[in-house]
Amino acid sequence: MDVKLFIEDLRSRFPNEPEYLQAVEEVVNSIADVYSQYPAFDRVNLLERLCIPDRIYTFRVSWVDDNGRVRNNMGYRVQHNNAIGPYKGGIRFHSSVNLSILKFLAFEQTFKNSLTTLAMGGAKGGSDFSPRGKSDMEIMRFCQAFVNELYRHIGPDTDVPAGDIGVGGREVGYMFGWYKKMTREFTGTFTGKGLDFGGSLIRPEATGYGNVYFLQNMLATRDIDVKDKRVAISGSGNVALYTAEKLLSLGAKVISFSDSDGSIVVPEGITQEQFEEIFDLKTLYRGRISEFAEKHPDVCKYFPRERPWKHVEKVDIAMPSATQNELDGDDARALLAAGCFAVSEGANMPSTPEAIAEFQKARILYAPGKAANAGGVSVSGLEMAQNAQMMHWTAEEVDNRLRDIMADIHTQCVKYGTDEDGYVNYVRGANTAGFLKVARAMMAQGVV
Ligand code: NDP
Ligand code: 2IT
Repeated sequence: MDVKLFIEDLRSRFPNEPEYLQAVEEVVNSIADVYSQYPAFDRVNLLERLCIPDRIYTFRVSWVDDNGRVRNNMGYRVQHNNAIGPYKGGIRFHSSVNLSILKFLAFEQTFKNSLTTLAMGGAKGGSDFSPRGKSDMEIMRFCQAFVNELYRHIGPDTDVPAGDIGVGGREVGYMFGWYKKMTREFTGTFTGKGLDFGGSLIRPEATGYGNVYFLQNMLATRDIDVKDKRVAISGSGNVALYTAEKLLSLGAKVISFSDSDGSIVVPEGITQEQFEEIFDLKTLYRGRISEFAEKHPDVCKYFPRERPWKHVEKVDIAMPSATQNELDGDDARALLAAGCFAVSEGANMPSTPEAIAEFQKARILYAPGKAANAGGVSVSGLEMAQNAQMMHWTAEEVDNRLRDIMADIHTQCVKYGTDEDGYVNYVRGANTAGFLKVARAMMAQGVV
């Protein structure tokens, strides 16, 4: 298989989808060798079938705002691959959402879900609707209009959506409510549901906690403890906040957060009390991170429209947890110069290819999102299992399973990603392990 020709062909067919092509190129480059070891794969053009989504639904979402104006957004669901289980993946509501972004996310999700060892295929959906500044009733009407189109295409054994950027417990609740009304069925078709109607304990925390567990597994390979380490985080949403919570409980220092307006850096590390203030600011009041800086100019610097990476002067670990391509080559060089020796991605594809190359050249610990942030979808899988059994597991049980899954993903990365000199290339490891399971299932199921 000629990787260059393969990518060029996809580029000419999908020329306006840079994020999708970026995600595919990374995976194809890193699995090319293992793909060639199995000539049977290429005889059935497996790679192309794995890279092009099974199907995509695109629809208009019309809803009425609080002023009685009719507004129109685009809605999408990309069902990428269901070789190993029902389609599974989050829904993103953000003004930047387009097909390229959802195709990259659904592609990545397929490999991530395979790594979890649970029976879940890959999907992603969303809308260019921006929840920012919308009232609760506007959010509800939008969610209902979105599901009015989507409900025909999803189901507990077909496709199970969940949250992502701009979609949390509130939005999942509204979507689930409308889905239930349209289908007249109470099923586990969404995950991230409220605890009173089938949600799993630890699902809100799972992505952030899981990323810290993955980080601990990586650090253990070099006999390093996370305690007292200085950790730069980006974002201040679901993933960033629960990453910080777990880090603080382990004695690490959290030195930054961001949102789409700018970043804060707290050189001494935030206290537990300050964390709780930020948590309430972002979750209860849906405020901006700049508001924390305004209240605490003595401990904190604010950098409007900037990402944190160039402003953390001394840093051990970076955990990008906002969005794709939020850490570029210059940011990576700045982090390395500031002493960074580990990067564990909470977001999906936050580091650009140039940044990843810098980290790997410097031989630091670098974990791609599809391994490090798989805790969220893992606990979604555990929520599906609990719903199917009509059971509710304790927080301890879910958390223990999450720890085991993250440790297992780490083991898979080491198995398939260890270089001759002992350096673990977590990108190759995650992509290869994720790929092989899906590929074997696709081979067994014929050309479908
Ligand atoms: P949230 O909506 O809760 O938070 C997103 C955070 O990132 C906010 O602080 C937001 O700022 C910021 N952000 C979003 N878009 C941009 C942008 N274009 N530029 C700068 N900042 C931005 O989402 P999550 O925490 O759930 O998701 C964060 C990342 O983690 C995403 O990449 C998501 O795909 C990934 N992820 C999420 C999982 C989950 O379970 N939720 C699971 C695995 C991965 P603002 O408030 O200003 O919009
Ligand atoms: O990117 C992701 O893994 C998620 N947004 C979570 C998906 C899920 O189905 O829980």
